[in-house]
Amino acid sequence: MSDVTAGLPADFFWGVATSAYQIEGAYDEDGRTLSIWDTFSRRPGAVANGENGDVACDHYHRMPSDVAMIARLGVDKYRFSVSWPRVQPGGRGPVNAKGMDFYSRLVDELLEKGVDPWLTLYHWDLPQELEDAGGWPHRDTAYRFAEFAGVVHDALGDRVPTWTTLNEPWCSAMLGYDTGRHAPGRKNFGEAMRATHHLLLAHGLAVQELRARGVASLGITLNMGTHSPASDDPRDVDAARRADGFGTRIYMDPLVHGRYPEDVLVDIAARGAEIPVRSGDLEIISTPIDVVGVNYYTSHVHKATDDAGASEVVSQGRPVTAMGWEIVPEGFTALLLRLQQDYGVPMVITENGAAFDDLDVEDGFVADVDRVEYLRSHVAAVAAAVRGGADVRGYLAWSLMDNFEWGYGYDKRFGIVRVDYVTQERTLKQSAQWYRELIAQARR
Ligand code: IFM
Repeated sequence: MSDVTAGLPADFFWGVATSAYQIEGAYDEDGRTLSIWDTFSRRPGAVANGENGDVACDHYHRMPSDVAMIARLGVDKYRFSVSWPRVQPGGRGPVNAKGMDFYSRLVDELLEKGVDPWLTLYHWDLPQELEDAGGWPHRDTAYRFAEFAGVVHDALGDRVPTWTTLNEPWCSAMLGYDTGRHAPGRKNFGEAMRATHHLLLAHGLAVQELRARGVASLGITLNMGTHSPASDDPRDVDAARRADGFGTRIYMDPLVHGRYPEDVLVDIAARGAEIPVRSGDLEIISTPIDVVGVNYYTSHVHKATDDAGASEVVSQGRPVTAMGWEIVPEGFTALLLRLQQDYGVPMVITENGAAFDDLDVEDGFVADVDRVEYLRSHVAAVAAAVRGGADVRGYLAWSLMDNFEWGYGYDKRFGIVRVDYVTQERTLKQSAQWYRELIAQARR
């Protein structure tokens, strides 16, 4: 096992991650209003089996025992997100004290058990009222987000050391407003581009708000992978360039270099859309951050399907997870080295993990050997990147427990802890036991 972590610094940290809508449930309790996911999941056909996050893992009611379970894993950090409509119903105005009290108690429980809280402000659950007012394509949403950041900081800023603004803005913008596979389910490329910019603006405004309040560890989390051409045919090369442009550079370039990539702006214009940049926006967006959160699951190979720029992702012949995502650990190493070289911001792995069709609990045991192997190979890939010069400070596994996997409902299980959705019983899988042992050994 020690080979897996060879080269990681002594202060490298370990953790687990979740998000509010995926685990909390209690969707209409204590003053919470609806989010876009509450609405979207009720749309026929939007989510597998017509499922939703009404109950999810019932974490809202089971939080103390869930925190005790987190502590038993021996992790340093727990990354969670705050449900915006729970703490600021409707997305504007005063705090909902009951909703905020949940997070205050969560933070206290974590600190009491020696686990550092890592707070993500936005993991996709926009208050429905803000969507009705225009959602992320509407510029005002960015200012509402900065206000929300301040509201949360008023309550938790004295105890939470690390703040992430957004989780995976690519998913919010592209799946939410272009393909319509995620809430709010709109299908309009131009709106997706407006959403992209306003998400980045929201991030920058929130960073400025939180920095002014003295937060020392601030960042954003992006989902990224490598994008390679299927051949040296210039059309395949261009397909890979475009995918990298829309997946990575459209975020990282403005965040770190204060400009959108020229080639991506050309691609956007060719589709009759634009990024609605106003004077001063890029200075706000590139306000310095302390860490980039990297969420890695897979990497892609692209093949052109016509001469007009259409392309598809082609198989690399690798084993796949239950999501159908190819398992490409060396893509993780390559991605981290590339991010180090092109951007040079300290990184933390804020998500990495896999869904598999786990065997049911037998004698209190779930033998999820595929997940153990996935995690082992990906932690090793991070260590290889660190040995190669990437400044990666920690690793947070996705996910603490099985949960609501968005459009896939509860069918796809990413947890290292199994959740029985009938009884809400939690069972540590083999991967949780492996992870606990890995962390213990890495510390020796
Ligand atoms: O479950 C999601 C999470 O909410 C965001 N990152 C990817 C995970 C797996 O799909």
